[in-house]
Parts: sequence; C-alpha cells; structure tokens
Amino acid sequence: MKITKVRVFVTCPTRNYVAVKIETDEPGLYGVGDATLNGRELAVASALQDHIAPLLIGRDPDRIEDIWQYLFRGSYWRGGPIQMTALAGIDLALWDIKGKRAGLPVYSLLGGRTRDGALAYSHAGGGEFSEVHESACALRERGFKVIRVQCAVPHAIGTYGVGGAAEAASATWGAGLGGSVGDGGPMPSVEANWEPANYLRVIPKMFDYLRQRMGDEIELFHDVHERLSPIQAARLAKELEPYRLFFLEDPLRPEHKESFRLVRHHSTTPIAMGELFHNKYECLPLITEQLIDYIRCDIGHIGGITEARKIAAIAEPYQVLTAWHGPGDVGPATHAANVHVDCAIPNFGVQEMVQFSEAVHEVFPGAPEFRDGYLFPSEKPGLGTDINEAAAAKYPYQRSYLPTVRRADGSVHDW
Ligand code: KDG
Ligand code: MG
Repeated sequence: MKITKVRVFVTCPTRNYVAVKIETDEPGLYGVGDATLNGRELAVASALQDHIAPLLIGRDPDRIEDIWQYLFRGSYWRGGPIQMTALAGIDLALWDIKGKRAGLPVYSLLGGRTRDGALAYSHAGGGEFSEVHESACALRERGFKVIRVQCAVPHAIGTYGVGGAAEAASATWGAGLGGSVGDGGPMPSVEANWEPANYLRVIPKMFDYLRQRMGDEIELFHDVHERLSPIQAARLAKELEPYRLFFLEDPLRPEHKESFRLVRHHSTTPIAMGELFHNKYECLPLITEQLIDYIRCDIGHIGGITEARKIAAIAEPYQVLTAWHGPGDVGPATHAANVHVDCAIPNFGVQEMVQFSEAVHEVFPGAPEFRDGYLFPSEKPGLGTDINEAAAAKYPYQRSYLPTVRRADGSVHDW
C-alpha cells in the first residue's frame, strides 16, 4: 500500500480549521486528520503542503512510527507548535487509515477498551458569580459531573473564558471560549487592565459562592491560563484547598517547570498542566517528580496519537492521569482521537469537550457521542470523523488571532 496524495484544507465553519486528507492506492481508502493551530493556521497548512506532503508520496501508510520518526528526527528542524501540529495531522490521518484497513475503531488498535466512556468536562463562565452559577447549573443539567468555572476579573476588560450563562444554556457550549477567540477581526483583540491582585482576590470568592450553592458533589475546577508567578500560584492553590478543586489548570507558564515545586510544596490542590507543551520531553520533569496530577497536552499539538500514548505510558507509573486539551479551536478529528486514547489507556483522568456548531458538523461529519457526562468513541473503523469537501469549500479562511492581555500599566501579560 502506498500514499498517493496528501491534501490540505483550510476552512472556517464559524472558526478556522486545517484538515489533512491522505489518499492511498487502495481504491476508496483514505484517512483524515486535524492540523489546526489557533491563529497560525496558514503556517501549518504551508508546512504540510509545501514541505511535508512531497516527502510522503509513495510511502507505506501502515508504517506510522517510522513516518513519525522520519518527520520529527529525520527532518533535523524538529519540534515547535507549527511542526508538531502538522505532524499530528499526518499521524491522525495514518491512524484513521490503519483503522479503516483493519475494520476496527482506533481505540481497538491501541489495545482495546479499558472503560466504557470517558468522563467529560465543559466550560462555565460569566461576569457575575450568579452568571457563573447559572452557566454551571446548565451544564450540570446536561449531565456534566466535572465543570470548569471562570469569572470576570474586577476592572479587567474581556477576561479569558467568560462565556456567560447564555453560552452554557445554548446548543453550542464551550466552543467560543467566551467569544474572544476567532472573532475574525484583522488584528488581535486586547484584554486590558488584567491585574494579578484583582484576580487572586476574586477566584477564591467565586469558589466559595459556587460551593455554597452547588454543594460538594459536583466537581469544579479553574483554568489559570499560565497567568501567575510561582508564589502567586502557590498562594492561590493554597487558598483554594477548602473548595476541593478537581484540579487547578495551567497555573504557570510552560517554560518554568522547576517552579511547580514551589506550588506543590505549599498546597494539596491537584495540579494539571500541559496544553502548551509540544512533546514528551517537556512533560518529563513534571511527571517524574510528581509535580502535577494531570498531564493535559493537546494531542493535536504534540504530533498526534503516537506521542500521546507514549506520554500516557510515561505518566502511568507516576500515577499522573491524562486530561487531554479539547477546546473548540482544535478540529473534530483531534476530539475523536482524544476519546479513542482515553478509552484505551489505563491512566485516563478527564476529557475536555465542547459542542460544535451545526456548520462544523456539516464540514466534519462524525464525532464521539456525549451521554450523561461521558464521551463514547465512534465504533466505525478508524477515527470515525470525515471531511465533506464541498461543505468545507463553502467556508473560506478568515484571518483571526488569539487576543492579547495587557496589565493596568499597558505592559504585555500572558494570554
Ligand atoms: O487557542 C487557545 C485555546 O486552545 C486555549 O485558550 C483553551 O486553555 C484552553 C483550554 O483549557 O481549553
Ligand atoms: Mg487551558
């Protein structure tokens, strides 16, 4: 069997997605992967189209690990978000082909089911605590047992993840990240006046408000989004202990792995980290020193299923569980891959999910099924997602950036 064509699609059904379709010399046999990198879609599409696709023609698509090593180590210039997202697109498409050829869903190729379904979470948010509460209750009504909660930071404009109750109650929840990503403007929007002191004051109060109204049973947690210094993160983790968070997500910047020791030293709040990592090497110190409880890389940004299953295997003996990133700005094939891996590995923790719009489903048919708080992988051979090329062509790319954050004095902060 040989690869005959690698085709790249950039499409914008409500937000931009990059898809890769690998065709083979077996009639009708192809695989579809996702290579979406929010705000840098065209760079990944070019890496695929201009540099990677020509290297793949004539290769045997069954040799996934060999192709992975060839594109990672063999190309000398390895790593980084653009190349690892491109590699993930190829990897997912190859696993899709392998599954279709075997007549088996990908989770079966990964060793078979370890669980019936993957415990899932989505996003609640709001300006006022009452809106966060309303938004979280709407998700609980839909069956969620784990909910991420974000609230507005006093005096800040356009705060991360504050989607509001309206979003949680609507048919499409969590996909817009508060409406701040993918707004389609020609330049990035700015979140202004974000001050750590205001943030640190408000988050424990939000959890106090929510625990009083929602009780102890529902699992709640919060995404810091890499915005704190080590001592600030340690203080927040310590102050949140009485509210028994499921985990505190991404408290520190991805560059400062050693600083997790400080957070760990001061608090028993479980810690999750990893959506800005691009390979297993970056995960190593946090896992082997047991500085985190959940590793939450993005399967679409670490080179796909091939790297994810290695990261999960490294984490298993250290009792670190997985919580793969699953926001609205990675495509349905990555969401499908998440759930196949979740249902095959022994050390799965929780799975982030969103509900995509009708337009996204039209372009990318097939998805894991959500039922009563759990995600179930497709039973179709392969990943169980596809691309409708005619529908994709109806939604051309629209330039779009992530917002940037600025402090009260106007200086740049981490988004
Ligand atoms: O493109 C950036 C988003 O993927 C990120 O902000 C979402 O932090 C995120 C999450 O946990 O879903
Ligand atoms: Mg996050």
